[in-house]
Amino acid sequence: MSIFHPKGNWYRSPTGNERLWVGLALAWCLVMSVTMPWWHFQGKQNAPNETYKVDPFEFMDRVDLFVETNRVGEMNNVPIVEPAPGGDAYLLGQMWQWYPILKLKKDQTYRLHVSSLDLQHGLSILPMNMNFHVLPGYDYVMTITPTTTGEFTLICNEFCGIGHHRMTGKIIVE
Ligand SMILES: [Cu+2]
Repeated sequence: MSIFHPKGNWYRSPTGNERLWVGLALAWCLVMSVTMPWWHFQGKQNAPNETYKVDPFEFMDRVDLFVETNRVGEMNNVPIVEPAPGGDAYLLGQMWQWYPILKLKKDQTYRLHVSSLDLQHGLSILPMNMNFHVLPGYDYVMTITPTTTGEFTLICNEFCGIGHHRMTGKIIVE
């Protein structure tokens, strides 16, 4: 038999280069462990830390009410909605669309509520390096202040089925 249990005391403490590399790996693990909570408070692009449990269909009702009361136009059958500066804005991820199109004002702050109606989606705001995991049943509240005007394309970067590649949306900043 080629495999047998080693006899006697088989364990040897690492020495030389092995000791150096194990030490470096351990030190890096400790640095990363401290960095993760530190970045949560000091980082510029953080995941929202204000989250509420919500029934997906109740969230959809709130989105519909938001669209009804703040609608200013339409693009490709999707309503364009302009929330009041300083107020609440809603964005719903569903197979396979980000709904509605948001029209925001530069340098105004909004409370953006994001959730999913069906399954896991990934909200990515292009061309910025922004990426949020969106699950049904949770209302993620992001406090956002657009600093650049223009049109920002939203895509989904969590695979969510056959239409995933065409799941897009838009935020217009004026
Ligand atoms: Cu998706």
